[in-house]
Amino acid sequence: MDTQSHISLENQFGAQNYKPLDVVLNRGKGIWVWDVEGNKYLDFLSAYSAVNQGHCHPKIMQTLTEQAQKLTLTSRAFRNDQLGLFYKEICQLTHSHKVLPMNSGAEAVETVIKAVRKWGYKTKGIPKDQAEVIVCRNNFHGRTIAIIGFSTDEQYRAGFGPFAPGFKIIPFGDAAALEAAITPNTVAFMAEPIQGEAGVVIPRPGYLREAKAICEKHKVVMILDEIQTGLGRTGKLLAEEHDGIEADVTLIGKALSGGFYPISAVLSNTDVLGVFMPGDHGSTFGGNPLACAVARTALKVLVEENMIENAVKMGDYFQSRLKEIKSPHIREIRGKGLMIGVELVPEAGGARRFCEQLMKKGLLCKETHDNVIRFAPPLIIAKEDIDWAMERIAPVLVGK
Ligand code: IF1
Repeated sequence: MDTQSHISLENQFGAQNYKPLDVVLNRGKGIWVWDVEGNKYLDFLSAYSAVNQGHCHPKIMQTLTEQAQKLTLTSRAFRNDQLGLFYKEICQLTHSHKVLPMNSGAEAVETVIKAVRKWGYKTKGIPKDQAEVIVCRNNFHGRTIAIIGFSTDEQYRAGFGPFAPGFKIIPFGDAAALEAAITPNTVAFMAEPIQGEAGVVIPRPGYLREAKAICEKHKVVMILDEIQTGLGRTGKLLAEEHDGIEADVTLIGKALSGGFYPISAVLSNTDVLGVFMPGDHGSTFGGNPLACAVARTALKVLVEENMIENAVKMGDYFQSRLKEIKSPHIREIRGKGLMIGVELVPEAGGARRFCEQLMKKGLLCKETHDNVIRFAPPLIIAKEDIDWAMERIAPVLVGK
């Protein structure tokens, strides 16, 4: 079947909750993907940072196929031989004390909201149903009803109310606003270390450290959503390391499986996860042996193949090349590691048309919030790949 035939099927039978580029992919390897016409593309989105390790990483694939022939799912009514090993390895790697495995990023977010609320009632004596969680404007934490209830993006909310109460919104990057928003009923502050969907918005150095100090002072749990920024994307295992802090609770997902299988995790450095009693929380697939086996290898190759160090080197190189481009369309180039955004001036007519031009030249990028082109390739990208990409990016960004 050709591209149009696939698109017709999607249009005929699929809910139209996305407007994807008209490219139908059928193969991926490392930083490259191919479409059904045989065209090759450099993947600059990495499935929203879920394939940091590169498409179809051979060692993760080997684990997936071996485990799939042994045991895939038992439910948590019974134990399995991958769970405890995954727990130990992820806790050692992230200096966490406890972990609760889930499937999607949004489920990890929902899980931590339940945990901090219960923690607040049990340890802070907050009156029943009065717990407050502080979040940031322009946040993106997922698409469930509770999460979009505290989104500030009208499109994510329109038509989906009513929403869950108990959330307060403050400006991202403003430590004073955080302290001012805290009340005796505040249980937690949740933020992305760098706001991805908002357009790669990087807070000033020291913001996370100040926020952590304020949370400690007021006995408020600091939750960092590292579902997109974590696992090497910003040039550190966790983006919080740029500010030299350890959040009380860290959320990870996406690249935790290298793009092979949905798995997310809530990592706790305090007694927050200790509030869960048997039966309080769970999910059919959460902590299944296939997901845990895949995650163990995905973490192993991330570290052993020096992908995090490569993200620093290649991210700095890529940004330096992008900053050489002289273009009236570019307002700002920003990023950390290989989480890079090129913000265009409004007069440029929106980032989508540049992504469409880049696709014709063999690069797959995604715009975010109208004017930002996101560049987030797999962390295994090499200098020559960036040079190859720059030969195509520069003319497109300089052009009309
Ligand atoms: C879509 C965005 C990115 C996330 C952070 C939690 C989640 C995500 C920081 C939820 C998920 C995905 C969702 C996907 C597109 C993509 C996205 F554009 F939507 F915002 F990456 F920026 N926290 N982000 O980035 O994890 O439940 O999806 O596993 O919904 O269109 P999930």
